[in-house]
Amino acid sequence: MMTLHHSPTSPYVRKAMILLHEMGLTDSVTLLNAGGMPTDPGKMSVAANPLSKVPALERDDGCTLYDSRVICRYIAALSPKGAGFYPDGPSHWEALTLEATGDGMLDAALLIRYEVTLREAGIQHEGWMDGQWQKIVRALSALESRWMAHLEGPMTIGTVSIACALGYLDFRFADREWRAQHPQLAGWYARFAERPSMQATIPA
Ligand SMILES: N[C@@H](CCC(=O)N[C@@H](CS)C(=O)NCC(=O)O)C(=O)O
Repeated sequence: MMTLHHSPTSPYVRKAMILLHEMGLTDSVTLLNAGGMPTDPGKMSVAANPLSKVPALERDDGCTLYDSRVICRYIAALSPKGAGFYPDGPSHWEALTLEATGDGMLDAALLIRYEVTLREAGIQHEGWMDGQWQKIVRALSALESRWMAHLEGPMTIGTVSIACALGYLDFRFADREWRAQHPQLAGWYARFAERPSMQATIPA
């Protein structure tokens, strides 16, 4: 039995959980509640992941994998269903770039979140937070204008990552109303979010 260092609110953990659901492998993993913060590893085992971040996946042989990109690739390799998540041909690089886009949106969103939650109001860096938000705005615009064909195609690690990023915007930044300027993306996400793997992993 593998152990996944897990947090129910982490969008990176959600990527790994979606892969487990899609592969039918949820019974192969024990979830260990392990969230921490950059200022304090908290319950996260620094022996398992010296970067003290979730997700981390302890394999049966004791070896621990991190981060979400590595873990997702590993989970996909455990099942014949996984190959489609890393397609052959030109769409391979599209899928990986789309994954990097979703992960980058999350990195920017997390940096804003940490600034707001870990630094007192008077010393928060507004310009720096705005710069992070602009990365998300530009990514949303690129998705709407250039990536809809890939998103509307078969599920890949790229579509999973984007779905986790949009889900995180809904969870932590709902007041910024990302749907308003991105109707095609909103339509795609509404359909994608109906998948059982998405429904089973809603952050709470
Ligand atoms: N690039 C990593 C990012 C993981 C990450 O930042 N996880 C957050 C939770 S959402 C975390 O553990 N943060 C604690 C920290 O930064 O110390 C991945 O894809 O797994």
